[in-house]
Formats: sequence, C-alpha cells, structure tokens
Amino acid sequence: MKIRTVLVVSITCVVLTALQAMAQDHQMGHGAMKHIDLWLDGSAVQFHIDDSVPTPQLSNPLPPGHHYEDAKAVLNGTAHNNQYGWQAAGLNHPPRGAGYFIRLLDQTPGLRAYTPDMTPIFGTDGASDTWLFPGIMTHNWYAMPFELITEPDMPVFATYEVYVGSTQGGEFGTPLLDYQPATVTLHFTAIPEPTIGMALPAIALALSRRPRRNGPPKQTLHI
Ligand SMILES: [Cu+2]
Repeated sequence: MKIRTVLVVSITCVVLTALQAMAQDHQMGHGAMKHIDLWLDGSAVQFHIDDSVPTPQLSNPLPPGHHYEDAKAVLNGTAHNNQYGWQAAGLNHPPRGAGYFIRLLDQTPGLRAYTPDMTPIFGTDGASDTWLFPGIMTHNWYAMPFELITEPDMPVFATYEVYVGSTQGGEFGTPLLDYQPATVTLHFTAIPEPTIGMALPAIALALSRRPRRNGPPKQTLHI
C-alpha cells in the first residue's frame, strides 16, 4: 500500500471513531439526551429544556429475561429513564460558596429518582427532597414501579424549585434571598410492563436465534 493510501485510511479511521464516540455520547439507553440548561440572568435562575428531543419514555429497555445487577438492580421491576440531564449553560452562575439546589415540589405518586451512581434522591427511600446540582452535566435516573403504571403511555411528571443556596457547612442548602428561584417541570410517559401475551412472541424469537455452541446466554446488560 502506498503511504498516501495508508494515511487516508488511518485518518478515515480516526474520524469515524471520533464520530462514533460523539454519537454514543449523545445517546442514553432510551434515546437522545434531553438537557435542562441552568444559568443566571442577573439574580434570577433561568432554565431551558431541550424541546428538540421528544418526551422521554419510562420503560424497561432490556430484552425479556434480562435484569440489572449491582447498584442498578433498583431499576428491576420498574419503567425507567435517564435522558434528562441538568447542565450549566453560559457564564453566569452562583458565586463560590453557593450552588443550584433543586427541591422537589410535587410529582406523580411513586416516582423514584437516583443519581447516576444510583444514590436515592428527591425523597426516594427517605432521601432529602433537595439535591445539589454538582455543576457538571448530570443525568439522574427516574423509575416508576410497574404496578403503579395503570394505563398505556401514562403521563408522569416531577416539578422542582431551582434556587440558589449556600454550599457552606451549617448553612448548606439555605436559600440565598438575593436570588429568584425558577420552577421546572419534567414530563415523561410511562410504558406498562409487557404482558405475557405480548412477551411470548419476543421470547420465542430470542430462543430461536440463540446460538447453540456459545455456552450460556448472557443474562446481564449494562446500559
Ligand atoms: Cu447530557
């Protein structure tokens, strides 16, 4: 192969790999990331929800018979999603010693929330109803137990107050009264658990496609 050909092939590979990485960066398990941008306009908290991404669906993306393990096992038996991601936009943000606190005001009963490392938040399992946005893009998990999903495409919501509060020791979470908070509502639709009748054809298909010589099928997916 000529050197020029090698170079072109190498550069093409690098570009393709970079493009692939970018595409993966913008996809969560259920679809594209849907960002909630936060910034300050003077002393007022402002936000924008990316409306180019459709309303996220709470659902179970795993094939029949698969389940989560380790910390993510809390998602088993639920319809879930982590497309929503909080991020700081622009240059105007709370000063040193302060941050954006996000406090749950109201939500569909039974909705559960976890940080990316599966720490319960927003009242889940007795956690505080207030969570400090850590300043970097954060995609929390939302999960609705299947037994609480009573209709197809059930509307689910969570409403928060986003305020500027102190991050200092004993004052932690105390609102700074110079700043005006914002109210943010996140919307989802919840997809019921597939019934046995709906799942059977998928199971039959999976069995028919199962490789015969490759040992036991993999039982755990990490997304
Ligand atoms: Cu993101």
